[in-house]
Amino acid sequence: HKDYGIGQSLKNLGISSENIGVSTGTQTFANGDVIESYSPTDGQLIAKIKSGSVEDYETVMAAAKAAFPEFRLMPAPKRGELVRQFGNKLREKKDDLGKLVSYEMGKSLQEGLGEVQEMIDICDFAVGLSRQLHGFTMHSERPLHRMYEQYHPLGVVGVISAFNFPVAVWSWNTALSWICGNVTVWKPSEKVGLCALACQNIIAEVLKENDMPEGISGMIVGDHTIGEKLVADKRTALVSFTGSTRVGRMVGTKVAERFGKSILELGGNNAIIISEHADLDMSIIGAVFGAVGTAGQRCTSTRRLIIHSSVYDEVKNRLVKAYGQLKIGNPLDENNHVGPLIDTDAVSQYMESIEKCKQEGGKFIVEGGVLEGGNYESGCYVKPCIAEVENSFEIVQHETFAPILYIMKYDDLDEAIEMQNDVPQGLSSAIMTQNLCEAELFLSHSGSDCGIANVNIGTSGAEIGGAFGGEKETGGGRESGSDVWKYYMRRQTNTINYSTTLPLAQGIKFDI
Ligand code: UN1
Repeated sequence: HKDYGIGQSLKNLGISSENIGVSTGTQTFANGDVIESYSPTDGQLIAKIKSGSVEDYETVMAAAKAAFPEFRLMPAPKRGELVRQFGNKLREKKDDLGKLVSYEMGKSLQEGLGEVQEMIDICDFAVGLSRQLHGFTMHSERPLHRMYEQYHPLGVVGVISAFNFPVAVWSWNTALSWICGNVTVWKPSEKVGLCALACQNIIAEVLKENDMPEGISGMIVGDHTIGEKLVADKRTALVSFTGSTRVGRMVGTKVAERFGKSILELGGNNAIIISEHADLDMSIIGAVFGAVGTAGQRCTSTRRLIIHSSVYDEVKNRLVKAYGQLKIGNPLDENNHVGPLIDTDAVSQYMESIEKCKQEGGKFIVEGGVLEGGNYESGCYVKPCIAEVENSFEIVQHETFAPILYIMKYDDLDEAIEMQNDVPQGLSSAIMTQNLCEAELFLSHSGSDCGIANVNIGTSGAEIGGAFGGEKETGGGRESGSDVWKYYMRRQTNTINYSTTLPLAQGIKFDI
């Protein structure tokens, strides 16, 4: 076995063979079952984690609740200083953490490092924001009155993150939450518990060096019962959930029942329209990276290509050629393009989707299948595949978290946009065109209905500076850049009367 220096990286990140999966910040404890983390890259046991029990959850939540009144009084730029230090530590640990992400989750080393880069970027963004959490002032209709609005911290923010972005999604939420004056409780996917532990170890250093109380950044590795507790808990002011539409629907309903706030980042079914005016070189790279990068396990992965009939055959031939050149193998080896799926359950779902697609009449121009033997002993490596389909197929309407690309034909752009929008999900979308009118139409009111719409870029790889999220069954939430911080705060409108009389609004007279 080639080790890729993973043993040293684990050591540098404070991971040993047996770990404790619950933390209130710097203190750790755990009373739940032992979870074993296997790498999908080589099937090896990486390490064990003692997970959290329901009682442990109570301890973490109680610490968070207790820390909030103190933390919210710390000036926002001072909270930003904590985030700045966190970002610096991430810079130091980038190589080790990126490698662990690649090894435990299975994405390519480049993408693992990219994910850590997103963490660093959001920290920088949050530090700047910590001096800008601004509200509007407006003119009152009454004399000698002042009106303005301000944003206050919410309280405890619960973060439930998915396996596919094991470190970045948490940092988007935590960095913003912190500068907004909130404390966080993190429930990572138990499939990537070691990545979470590594992050917690990094943030614990910051907390310790700044003598911060327990409870500001809690974490609990556990199964869905812990997630359910966090969601139902009235003490969780905001639940930020990333995961499937199926689970997200339950989370959204549960949180709404108690009038809590939620940010939902659910499934995508992202398409690229390749127009007759597209640069085909760019289109092929964008489409192939979008479809096979992260082995098709991003919410923003390209699932569908909607191709103009005049370039359809050429695009098809070039895709087949490009897929023929893909190297599938250990993601820590930088010569490989495609790594494994997260686990064998994901492999079964991939196989079922291929089967369903065939039953519905899909025609595979690049065949799928599971890879065996040699370097594929984990059983998690699959072949990226391409099928010609109709957009209306049930399987095409559904998000399969795997490298299956559906292609279809169109004749006029209105039809293409209609197809692109005609799925239940609404996360990311793109058009490849050199024609200004086409690009503008795609971005217009009658264009893409997604939260993200790109021109001459694929569907994945969004920068943290923009608001990230989508419409319809994607859940409507927004994370990371732009003015997304407002979701992490409560808004208050203030009117101050500095006159000596009490004039009522709307000119109402009330004399006594
Ligand atoms: C996700 O798949 O959960 O745009 C997030 C991208 C990344 C984020 C993806 N920046 O692909």
